[in-house]
Amino acid sequence: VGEGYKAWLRYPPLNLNQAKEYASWCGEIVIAASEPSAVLKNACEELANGIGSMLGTAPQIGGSGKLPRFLRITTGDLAELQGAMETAELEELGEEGYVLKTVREPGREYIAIAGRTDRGALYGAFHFLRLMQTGQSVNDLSVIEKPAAKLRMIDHWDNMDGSIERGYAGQSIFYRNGKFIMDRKRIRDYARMMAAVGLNAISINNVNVHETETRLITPELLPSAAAAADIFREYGVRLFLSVNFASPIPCGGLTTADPLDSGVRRFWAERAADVYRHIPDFGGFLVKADSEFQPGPFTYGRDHADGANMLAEALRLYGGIVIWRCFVYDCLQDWRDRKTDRARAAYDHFRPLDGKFADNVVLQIKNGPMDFQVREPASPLFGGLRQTNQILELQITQEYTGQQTHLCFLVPQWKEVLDFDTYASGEGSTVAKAATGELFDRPLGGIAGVSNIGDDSNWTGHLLAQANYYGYGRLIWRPELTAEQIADEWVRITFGLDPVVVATICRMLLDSWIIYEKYTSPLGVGWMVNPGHHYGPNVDGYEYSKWGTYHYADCRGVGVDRTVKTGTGYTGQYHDEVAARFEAIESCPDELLLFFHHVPYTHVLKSGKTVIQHIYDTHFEGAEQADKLVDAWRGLQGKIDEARYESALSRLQEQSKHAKEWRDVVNSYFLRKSGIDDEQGRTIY
Ligand code: GCW
Repeated sequence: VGEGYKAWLRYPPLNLNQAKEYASWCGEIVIAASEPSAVLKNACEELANGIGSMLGTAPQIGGSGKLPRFLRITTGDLAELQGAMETAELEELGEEGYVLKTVREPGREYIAIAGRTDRGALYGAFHFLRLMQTGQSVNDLSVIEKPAAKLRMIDHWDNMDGSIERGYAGQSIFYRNGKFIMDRKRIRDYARMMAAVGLNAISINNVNVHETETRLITPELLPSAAAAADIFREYGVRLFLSVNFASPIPCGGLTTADPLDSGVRRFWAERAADVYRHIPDFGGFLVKADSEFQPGPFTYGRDHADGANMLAEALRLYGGIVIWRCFVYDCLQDWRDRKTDRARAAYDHFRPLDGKFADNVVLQIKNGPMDFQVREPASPLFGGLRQTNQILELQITQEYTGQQTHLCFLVPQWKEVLDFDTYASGEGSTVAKAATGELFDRPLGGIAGVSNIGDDSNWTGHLLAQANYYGYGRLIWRPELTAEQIADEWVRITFGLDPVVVATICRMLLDSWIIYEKYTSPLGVGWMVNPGHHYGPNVDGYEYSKWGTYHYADCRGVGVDRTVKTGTGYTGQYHDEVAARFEAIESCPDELLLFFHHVPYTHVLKSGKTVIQHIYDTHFEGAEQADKLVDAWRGLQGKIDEARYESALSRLQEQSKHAKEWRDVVNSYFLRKSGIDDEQGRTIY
């Protein structure tokens, strides 16, 4: 397999200096468990493989610690570590936390890789490997980690015909022509990649559930789903399925899917029983209801709590949960109607239902109020819900951010979302705390990301888009990691430790989102893309459509007035501090100005530039910077293997070409609309 396929599980031979230190510890892996589970066996195997490949000799597994130094994997009560660590720390490890500790005893030294559960040990093993991959000393380890979020999930929008909705890296690794492929090796490698970055849940089919996929919860397809679940389970990952709310009709022969109908309830109870017969640790159902033509409770005059709670009741017996998406809005809007505001929709639908959802229901909320645009404010529903479990939904796949042809490292964007202060419970009430459940002490919470992988040989199409998947996992495990730390770690693991390589690629990644924003959508306005596939510039592409996606550019100005005073009232959905900041033009941050306000082109930004000059300048700059990304990458020729070098180069070249297209389309549009010349007299068509 190529280097791209190995992604962050590449374990290239280390240079001598580092290898010496590691080799002194890695001759032997002692397992302090009488009957190691499949998860624990995998932890050992990962260590043995990784170490063997990096050092040239694999450790002996299951020895008794005869060497003066060794690795020791421990799970359970961890009493043996009590002398070496604070007891309180150990108690707080939870189910998935772990310890890496160098323990010195008379006559022997070892590195403990320890978790209360086997999953904890598995994550610890990957952390240990990461230390070696990034060239850090392991002589004096004292690491304690546990994940910030309980549910760390990946949502696949894979269809059983093999296509992937919004997929930019080939076909599904799960399905082809209406059937499971069961390429066990590929799925297992994927499960390993997930575990290596701490992910613990996966939904394997599109939230738009088509005909074949509707039958995933029936005995016909459950055995195949169960076979996939078996593979994931051994890496600590639980399987979920997206379900069609109307299933009782095609699968149960019923005439209704009314959540309050007793036949419908019976149908779901039977389906749940069946699912759990096949997959005893099944995670639960993911549901897109009453959204973009998917069926839901509204058809029957019921609300979303009725719908979600009905499914929750069916799953409760088995410990399953319902993940109910809040992406509910009017997708048949009239563009002439200036009152309806799609941005308001999630809050307007779900805020009134706060407290009405069962304990095993989690609401899944997209990061922003619209739909994964290049830049949006955080959704006001975070901080709006106090008595409801919630999950933050991010989009790893680059639907609106360059579709894995353009480089766009999304960790900086996600960090802004996680750090966004909702003020729901005073200062410091961040989205991260709301989503993890910490803010209002909710039993469930977490983060879900829409996958960017497919069956391309390097998983993500654009090699550098691997950083988004990797970064997603690392960030939601520890939201306090900086984008710089995550980029640096990923580059070292992926391309080695050469300082020039590390510095160059880190810079490219960290600048890429802003570069993309510059040559595409200005000041938070969004949606200036070609309809349908969403690739490439089309300023009015969604302007006169039914989707609620407008920027209202005319000859005088541009932007959406979402204020309480004169606009749609959207700003009023935030808590006072935030609402006030967005409501007033003076305090609204430049980068979101057109999201919240309609202003004349001559409006002067905080930066001192007029809106129109900002549009021109950023588009010229952005396209130039996209060119420079190519130059930067070219500087690495010979420092990266040919295949990976060439594959990323061709994407970067395509990006730089396409960035000029964006620049010219957007600049020409606004020149023609505004009639205001570029101060610098550059060519605008
Ligand atoms: O971003 C939009 C996409 C749809 C997607 C929808 C959703 C799965 O364009 O393709 O459908 O969001 O999140 O449900």
